[in-house]
Amino acid sequence: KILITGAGGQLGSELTHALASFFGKESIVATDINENAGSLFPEIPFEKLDVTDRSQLLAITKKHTITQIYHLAAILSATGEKNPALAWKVNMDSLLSVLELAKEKQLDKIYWPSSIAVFGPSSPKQHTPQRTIQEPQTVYGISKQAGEQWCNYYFQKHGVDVRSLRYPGLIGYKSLPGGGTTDYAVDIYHHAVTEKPYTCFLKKDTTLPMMYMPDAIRATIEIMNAPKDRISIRSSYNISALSFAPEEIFNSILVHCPTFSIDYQPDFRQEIAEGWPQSIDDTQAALDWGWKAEFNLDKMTQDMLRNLQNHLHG
Ligand code: VAH
Repeated sequence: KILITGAGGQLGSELTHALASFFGKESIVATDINENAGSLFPEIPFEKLDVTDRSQLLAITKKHTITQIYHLAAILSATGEKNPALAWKVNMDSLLSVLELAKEKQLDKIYWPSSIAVFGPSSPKQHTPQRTIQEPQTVYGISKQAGEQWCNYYFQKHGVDVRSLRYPGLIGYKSLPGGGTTDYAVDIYHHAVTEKPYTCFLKKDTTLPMMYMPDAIRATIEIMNAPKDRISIRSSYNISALSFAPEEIFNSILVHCPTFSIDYQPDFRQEIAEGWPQSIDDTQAALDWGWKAEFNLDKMTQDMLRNLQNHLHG
């Protein structure tokens, strides 16, 4: 069976649905520290789990004869800066518990998300390479960088089949983001469909790598289904889809919502965003397991607005 941690999160809630439809509801055990998250997926077995409690993780793994873990629980970049010690504890202790468990119980496969946040101001800004200098400036980025090295270590030393993707900012209509620097790109659509002016916490020309959730979900399933000998990167793969700045996503929305308006009030997240790449080179993922994004900005905006409007008006 597949255990998902952080199932109530922005990625977790979408991936839980996708994995349930791909493998069958009964082969999934969704968990989250928030016991109400179970109501997001009524027919999928759910357990409350604080991933920093190793004994609880072990008990759930035994109880449900878990063979794969998608370890998504984490504290993201913006929230992490407000509570560095907690972010390090949650992000790192939990990964080490999962890797140790995978080694001891010989779990089949582990999935663990990394992020473009492993790159910093000294990394090349455009077409950031798979291997390049990484001096992350956030606790979140430091934890992802360290986590990538632990994943590689457990693969090389103990044969743990852990796979990972460096997600850009993720945008979807089925879930709300939680504590990220790229959250503006989801919030802006909600404001457009509820006809509220949007105040953006980044400057209008702050370009960041982004990805529509359907592409991110497909990338995750594709790397996990790839034959083991196709995986040449055991830290984490760069993947890319699109890059845009707030003014560009605003303009793509304006085409459909002509009265929509925006103003810019940068906050502490501006500095985080400026330390990240503006575009990512994902050649290795394309070569190794055939990665290719499908959604561009205009296609994403059409799909987001259509689905949010249906969601709102029932
Ligand atoms: C964040 N959404 O903003 C996450 C992601 C690249 C951004 O890691 O922290």
